[in-house]
Amino acid sequence: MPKAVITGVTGQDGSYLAELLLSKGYEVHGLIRKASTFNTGRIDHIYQDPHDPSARLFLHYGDLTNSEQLANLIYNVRPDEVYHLGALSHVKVSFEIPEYTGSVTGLGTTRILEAIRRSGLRARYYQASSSEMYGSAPAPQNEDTPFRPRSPYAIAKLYAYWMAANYREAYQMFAVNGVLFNHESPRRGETFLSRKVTRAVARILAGLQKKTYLGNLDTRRDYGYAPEYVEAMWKMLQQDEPGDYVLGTGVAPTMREFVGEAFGYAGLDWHEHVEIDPRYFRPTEVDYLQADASKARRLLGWDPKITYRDLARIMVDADMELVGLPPIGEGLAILRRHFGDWHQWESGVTAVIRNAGNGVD
Ligand code: NDP
Ligand code: GDR
Repeated sequence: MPKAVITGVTGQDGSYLAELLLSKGYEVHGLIRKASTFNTGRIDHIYQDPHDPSARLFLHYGDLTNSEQLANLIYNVRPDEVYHLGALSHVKVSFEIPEYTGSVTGLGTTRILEAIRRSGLRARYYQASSSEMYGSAPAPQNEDTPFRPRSPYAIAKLYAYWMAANYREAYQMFAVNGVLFNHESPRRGETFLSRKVTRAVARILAGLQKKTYLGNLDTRRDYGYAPEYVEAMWKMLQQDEPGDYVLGTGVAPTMREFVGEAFGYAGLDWHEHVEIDPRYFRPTEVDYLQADASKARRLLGWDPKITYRDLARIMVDADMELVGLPPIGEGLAILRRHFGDWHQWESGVTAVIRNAGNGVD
């Protein structure tokens, strides 16, 4: 049975990836942070008591700032594959805590890579790189586009990207950079634009709030559906040779267009419910991210099915269910039409976001 370690298993991507790997027969070991509140809401539905002889998901406490815990994890588990997804992943927050971002998102990668190298294992390694690294580089961006990062987060990710590339060259490690453009889902954190908007739509429909406050809506993001991206992460590690791959849909609406789509789907006029609050502006912004994912299409056979209009429907439906309203239903129909079981939108998906707090922005 192949063994995988996932850092960031409690996050959006980690939870979908854990489901995918379990469905493929893997034993999955996830790194989780010790918190005084529950932070396993996204994976509670797949958690099994480790005393159960059939258990294949195991959770280990650790922090990306602590190399000893990471070394112990890799040494004890002896994984075949390591998916390094853990990071401080919020761009705006990275401006507020840049040093910590560098330690977690940047140096955390070195700590994991060193743990693998020192263990002597030939584990394959996936690095969660980001389209944010392109920053102000003109769209569309692909594997050959020069990086022009515009935030402490993007700079930390760029450091991590080059560390993965260096371990590949220096130690012949099977290290892969997945340069992923934005991917969203009902499990997206509530403070990212897409989820903040779809959650607001549902709460406005339910009479729980009247307005939401947003920042710069002129930017363009290439929005895809997260479960499709974790499948490509796995494919990258099954190739004969390690390499770097851009993943994105090629469709990049402005954030204003996404807002209009989500509110419009629910029959609401967004102008009546959205106010602009400069506190959400970033000191330096990334204006236009649009993927040219032709390499992934060609070599991985990766062909994403969901772009932003369908995504808005999937997420609004899920958030409506979450607040106790009957979903409009187009999102559910889209998922049924395109996908098999493992990330079909079912009660499991909304159950795992039900624990999310209210009132955060
Ligand atoms: P999330 O923010 O949902 O998840 C981040 C994960 O990292 C969480 O499990 C979090 O734990 C964990 N984490 C944060 N800090 C630490 C730490 N100090 N020690 C251990 N674990 C920590 O991110 P996503 O799932 O959206 O993204 C996954 C990865 O992909 C990230 O590296 C992100 O930067 C990158 N990425 C994401 C894209 C996207 O559009 N989603 C696009 C490109 C790259 P906890 O639950 O305790 O907070
Ligand atoms: P991003 O995602 O910065 O692209 O990073 P986010 O949803 O935070 O912002 C997208 C765009 O929307 C604008 N915006 C707002 N953003 C937030 N969060 N809140 C608001 O109220 C708001 N109003 C407008 C932003 O300025 C930005 O232009 C995500 C993360 O998942 C990263 O970890 C990942 O690497 C990149 O995607 C690819």
